[in-house]
Formats: sequence, structure tokens, C-alpha cells
Amino acid sequence: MRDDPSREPWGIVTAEFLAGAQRAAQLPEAVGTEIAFAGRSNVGKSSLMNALMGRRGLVRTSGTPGCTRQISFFQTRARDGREQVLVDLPGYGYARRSKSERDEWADLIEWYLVEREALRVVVVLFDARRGLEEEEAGLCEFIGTRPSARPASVVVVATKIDKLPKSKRQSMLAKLGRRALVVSATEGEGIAALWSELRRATTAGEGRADSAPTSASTSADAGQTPVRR
Ligand SMILES: Nc1nc2c(ncn2[C@@H]2O[C@H](COP(=O)(O)OP(=O)(O)OP(=O)(O)O)[C@@H](O)[C@H]2O)c(=O)[nH]1
Ligand SMILES: [Mg+2]
Repeated sequence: MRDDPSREPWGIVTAEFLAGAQRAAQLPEAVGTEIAFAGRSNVGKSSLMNALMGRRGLVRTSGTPGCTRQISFFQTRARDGREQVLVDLPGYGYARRSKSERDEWADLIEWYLVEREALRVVVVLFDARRGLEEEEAGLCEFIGTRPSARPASVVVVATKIDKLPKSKRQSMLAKLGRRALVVSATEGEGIAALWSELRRATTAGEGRADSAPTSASTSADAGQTPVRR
């Protein structure tokens, strides 16, 4: 089931690489609401971003885990004029560790996730075949440590759903114990539902949240609001 973005208000009409940061000094000045994509290496972050932007190959993808070595910012404008920045985070272990175990690089990502003012939503990805693991739970918790003055929503997404037999989908979702959307970047499944969720999450603090239900969301407890901290 491929969602057709060509007529939808959320369909991306322009998308371009804005900046890449390997050090704090390289972080671009915020130009709009930021939506970051996080999860372990090879889970499909970059592929999902390409699918959301309707661009093949704008975000570099690879069969080799760990290919994304910088925080990459992509500026987008949707058909209805909304401007958002999609942010590709490298695969990373999010468990809280002692300072000595963390390098400068991990510090940068942690700083970004907790302090970046423009960050409104973190999409936490997990492979539909593996389910949610400790790392993803730790990441959700970590985002919850943001100062209350600048909360960010967490949207949990199961990737590569095309690789999970349909008969196993409901049990996978039921085991999560929290809401999750399902997507396939290769088949295009779930892209419209995810955009709808992202729109809702990014406009929530602006007093003009889209209140329409996420009709295509497949979830263990659909209808609940995503975790908002
Ligand atoms: N079947 C299938 N394969 C996918 C899907 N999404 C990504 N892949 C494949 O999974 C591999 C990794 O995808 P990436 O998008 O590069 O993953 P990533 O999370 O960005 O990886 P890192 O940048 O290394 O952290 C590539 O070979 C993709 O083609 C999907 O929805 N279905
Ligand atoms: Mg990547």
C-alpha cells in the first residue's frame, strides 16, 4: 500500500540538505521546527526520511551499519507551505553511561536531544522484527529529561514492516505496551499516517493542533496521544 503524497497538504515540495554537524560548532542555526530520527544503526532512519520527503537518495542510506557519521539537517517545505527540518541522527547507544565512557561525539548527540530548542519531535525507530529493546526505551526516557520549558514529543515507529509477516503484526504491536506506528520505507506503507502524527506533534504547542485521528495508524492502543514530556 503506497500512500500518494502528490495531492496531500503534507506532501513535500522542496527538500534540500541544509548542514551536517560533527561538532557543536557546526550545528546550523535553527530555521524551523526540527523533527529528529533516532534509533540503532541500520534500522532504516535515512530510508524513512527519504520516504517522508518523497526523495530517493537525498539522505544517504547504506547496507553497512553506522554509515551516518554526522547529524544531518534537511530543510523541507510542504504543499501547504509548512516548513520543517528533518534531522538524521547517527545510530547510537543511548543508555546513560559514565562521562568517561562517552566521547565528544556522544556528548554532541545527547546535547542535541536534550538542549536543542528547535527540536519538537523525536521519532524513535525500531525494527519490526526485533521489537522494542532496552536501547529504545532508554532513548525515550532520555528525551524525557529535556527541560520542561522545551518539551519534545516522542513518536515510536516500527520500521521494515514489509519484512514482518502480516500474521505477526498485531502480536508485535501488542507486546510493546505503548503506541507505535508501522512503516515500510521501501513499500511506502504508513508514510501518510506518520506525517499526520508528526503534524499533530509539531503543532501541538502552537495551539492549532490537527485534531483529526490518525486513520491509518496501526497501533496496540490507537487513539492515545504519543508520549509528551
Ligand atoms: N525491506 C526494507 N528494507 C529497508 C527499509 N528501510 C531501510 N531498509 C534497508 O535497510 C538498510 C539500512 O537502511 P538505512 O536507512 O541506511 O538505515 P539507517 O538507520 O539510516 O542506518 P545508519 O545510518 O547506519 O544508522 C538499507 O539497506 C535499506 O535499504 C524498509 O522499510 N524495508
Ligand atoms: Mg543513516
